[in-house]
Amino acid sequence: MKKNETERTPNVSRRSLLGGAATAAVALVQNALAKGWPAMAVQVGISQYELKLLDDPTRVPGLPPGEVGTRSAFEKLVKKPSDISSRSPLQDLHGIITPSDLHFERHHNGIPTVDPARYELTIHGLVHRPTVFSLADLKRFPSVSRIAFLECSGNFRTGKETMSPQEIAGLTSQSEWTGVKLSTLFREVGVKPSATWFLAEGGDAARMTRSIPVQKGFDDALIAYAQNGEALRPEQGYPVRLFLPGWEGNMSVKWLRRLELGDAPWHTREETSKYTEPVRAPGGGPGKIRQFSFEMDARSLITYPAYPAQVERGWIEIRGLAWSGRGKVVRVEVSTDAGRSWQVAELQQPVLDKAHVRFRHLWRWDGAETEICSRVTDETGYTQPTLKQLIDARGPDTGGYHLNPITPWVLKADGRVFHKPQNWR
Ligand SMILES: Nc1nc2c(c(=O)[nH]1)N[C@H]1C(S)=C(S)[C@@H](COP(=O)(O)O)O[C@H]1N2
Ligand SMILES: [Mo]
Repeated sequence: MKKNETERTPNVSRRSLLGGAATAAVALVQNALAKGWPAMAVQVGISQYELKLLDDPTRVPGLPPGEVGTRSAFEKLVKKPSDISSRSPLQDLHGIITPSDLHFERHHNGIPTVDPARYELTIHGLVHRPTVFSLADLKRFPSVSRIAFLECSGNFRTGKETMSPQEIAGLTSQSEWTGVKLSTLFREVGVKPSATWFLAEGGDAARMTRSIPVQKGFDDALIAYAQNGEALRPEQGYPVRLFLPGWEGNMSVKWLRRLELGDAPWHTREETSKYTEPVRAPGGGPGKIRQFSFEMDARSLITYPAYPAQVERGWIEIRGLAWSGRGKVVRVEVSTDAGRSWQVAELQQPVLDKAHVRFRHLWRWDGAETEICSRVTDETGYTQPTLKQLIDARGPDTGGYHLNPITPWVLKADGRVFHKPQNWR
C-alpha cells in the first residue's frame, strides 16, 4: 500500500477489508457504501469486482448490534427547524405514531436542562395538603398510557405553491404518552371544592404559565413522564410535562414545576396578548377577542400525494391524517374534482379519541389536471370548513390561531403536485 493511502484512511487496509476477519472494517465500508461513497473503497485499492462483492449484503457479514438503533442512512427525515419551532415531516411518515425524534417542537425560550434527581413538582393554592412531589414520587402513582395528538394552535401556513404538508401543518404530532392522571394527584392533595381553575407553570426560561379549568384536570389531563415507551425527550419537556388531550398545544406546559389551584383564571400573557383570536361580532359591529379557545377543531390533510411528490396516472392510494380535539373522527371524505363531489374514505383502525387517524382512498387518476382535498367530520357533528368559511365567520383579522381549513392540492397533468395557496390577509 502506498504511504499517502495509509494516511488518508489509517484504520482500513485492503487486507483487513478482504480478509474476512475484520468485521469492523467491512462495516465501515458498508456504511460508506450506504452513504454513497464507493470512492472510499476504491481509495484503499479495491477492484470493481471486489467492490461488487462488498456491495452484496449476502456475501459479507453485516453490522454488529449497537447500543441504540439508527435510522437507515438512506432515509433523510428532518424537522427543518427555525429558531423557535420545528415541524414533523408529515409527508414522510406512516401510520399514526410520530417517531419521538420527529415530534414537532415549539419553545418560547429554548430547551432547558432539568436534572431529574433535583426535579420537583409543587401543588399548592386551594388544596388541603400542599405537596412537593419528586419524580420518583410521581412514578409511584398508578400509571396510565394513551395515544393522542399534540397540535400547536398556530398550525397553519400558506402562501406559495411549493409547500409540503410539513410546511403547511407540521406543528402536529402524535405519541403514546405515559404518566399519572392529574385527577390522581388532585385527590392526593385534596383539591378544595372552591377551586375552579389551576395555573400550570413551566421551569424553562420562558416560565410558560397557563390557566386551566379544574374540570379538565379531573377529566383527562396527564402528568406525563414518558413518550413512546421511554422518558420524555428534552424537547418535549423532560422530565415531566402537563398533557391536555385535544387542547391547544400551548397549554400542555413542558418542564412542569408548579400547579396552583385558584377560583379564577390568572390572565397570563399566553392567554391575553397571545393565543387569543379577534372575531367579528354577530351581524357586524365592533369585533371581540375570543379568549380561552381550548379545543383544537377537527382537521384533515392529505399527506400523499402532496408536494413535493410526483405521481403517475392510474391507481393512486390517497392517504392522509384526520383528527379532532373534541373526540373521535367519524368520517373523512375525499374529493378528486375540486370539491364538486365527495367520496367517503376508509379509516384505518384504531380510531382513537382525540388522536390522529389515518385515512385512505383508492382513486384512478386519468391524467387530467385536477384538485384533490379531504374534509373530516367528528363525533360532535362538526365538519372541517374551508378557509373562506372560517374567515366569513370570524372576520378578516382573525390572526393565525385555530385555522383548520380544507387544504387542496393541485395535481398537474405531468404528475407534479402543488399546494394551492390560500391568500386571505
Ligand atoms: N414550559 C413551556 N411549555 C410549553 C412551551 C414552552 O415554550 N415552554 N411551548 C408550548 C407550545 S406553544 C406548544 S405548541 C407545545 C409544543 O410542545 P412540543 O415542543 O413538545 O411539541 O408546548 C407548549 N408548552
Ligand atoms: Mo404553540
